[in-house]
Amino acid sequence: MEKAIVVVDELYDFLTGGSLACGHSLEAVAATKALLERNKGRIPVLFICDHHPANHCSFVEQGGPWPPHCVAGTRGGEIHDDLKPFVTEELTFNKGCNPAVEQYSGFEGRNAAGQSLAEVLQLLGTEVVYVVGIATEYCVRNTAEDLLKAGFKVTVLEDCLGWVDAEGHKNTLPELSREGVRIK
Ligand code: VGL
Ligand code: ZN
Repeated sequence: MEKAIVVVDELYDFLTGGSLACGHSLEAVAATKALLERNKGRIPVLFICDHHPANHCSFVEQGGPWPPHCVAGTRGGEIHDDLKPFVTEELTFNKGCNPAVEQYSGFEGRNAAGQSLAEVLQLLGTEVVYVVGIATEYCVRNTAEDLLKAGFKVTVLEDCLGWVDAEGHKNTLPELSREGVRIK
């Protein structure tokens, strides 16, 4: 069975010191780095990046719930340096680029060539997807659910997750499990 690893939003604004710093974020990056080192390039690794215009509708100034974060072209929107050695342009997918649309799921994220994550997973012949990253309750959850709906077998790796709210994280995992996501 062909496998893929999807790394969600391990970006500076979601990490300790960032504008939307999440719990367990640096631990998630360290665990992800260890995972990708163990993988040694065997399984393809796809990166999802929250990538907002400065006037995105999810920002407080526009009436949304979040402080400005992951604005295109800023350091806050960059993948953690420890993961950069594993990043390729073809397997990097931006989401949240439309100022009027909130897009937690990375499923419809697009790479520089305009291909969606879903499309590239299909092209790779993927059947099993390991999902890691930030935040459990938002992008990880929505991405895992969309992958499941599209027919992939989905496993979320708990050690490699970060969260906005610890309670929210704790409640999300059994919900995902009930929906058919494997939690490991
Ligand atoms: C996310 C909050 C705001 C996420 C994105 O990807 O989980 N959360 N934007
Ligand atoms: Zn966002």
